[in-house]
Amino acid sequence: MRFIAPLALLASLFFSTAALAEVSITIPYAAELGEKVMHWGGFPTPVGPVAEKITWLYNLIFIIIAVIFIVVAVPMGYIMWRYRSENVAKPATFSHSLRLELLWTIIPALICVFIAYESARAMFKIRTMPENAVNVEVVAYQFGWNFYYPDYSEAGKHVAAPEPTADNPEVSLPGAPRLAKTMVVPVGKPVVLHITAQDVIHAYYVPKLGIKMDAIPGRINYAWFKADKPGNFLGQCTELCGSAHGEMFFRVEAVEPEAFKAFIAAQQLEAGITPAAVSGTTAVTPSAPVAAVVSAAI
Ligand SMILES: [Cu+2]
Repeated sequence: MRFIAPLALLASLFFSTAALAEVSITIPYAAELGEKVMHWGGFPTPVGPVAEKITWLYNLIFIIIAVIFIVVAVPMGYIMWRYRSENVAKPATFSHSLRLELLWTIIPALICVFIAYESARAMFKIRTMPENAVNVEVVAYQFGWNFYYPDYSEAGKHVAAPEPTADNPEVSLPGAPRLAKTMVVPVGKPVVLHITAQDVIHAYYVPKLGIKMDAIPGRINYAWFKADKPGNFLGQCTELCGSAHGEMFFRVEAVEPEAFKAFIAAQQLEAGITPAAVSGTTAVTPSAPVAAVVSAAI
């Protein structure tokens, strides 16, 4: 019997340490896109200020609770072992200590206030849309995504991400009936997403960029990110939306500004716009395809 308390303590220490270890699940398509999707105990390596802030806040809170766990559990385990009944014939009978009770009320309260303050600061950073951003309108549907670039569009002519094709192996998902559409963005420039859906609720989720936002029929939700290095980032719908929900992948590709310009120019030609004619403006109202989707749902 005397070993139960120390054993319980050791076991809880072991399991909390095991939780620290990064447990990852690799989904089949993700490997094709050079990504690994992490679950439990760790985020993918963050890219950009939003993902970095989220990871920083997670780590901060994790360290605080780990320290609290050790500070509480270790002395408690020691006291259970040291003052077990067979070791102390006559237990002391004192109770209450005003000083101690004040301490264990005030210190946790201060810790909570600190966590709330840092959480609010992170939230303001994440929820404040940056100026001078590239706007991308995201329209989710059963079962895929449309990406529009209103800054580079003209009335009636909409610049959009191209349909993926089977001869573009970079965006094909082996085994899946659908191909992942690619949202191309420039490196080092903030991107503001205007997210909506045309049928049911979906969710736009790019783990590495720290973005997860519901796409809701009839309203536009905003989110932003900045990819500070070139790369491909796997995205996925994370709101159960129907039979092919699990195949609703997409990809965010961050490219150098010159390559982004070339991409936009190509898509402008596709839309019937002379590339030089549009210098880039800031969209404040939804472009026509998005406005149509939003008003149809109301
Ligand atoms: Cu969906």
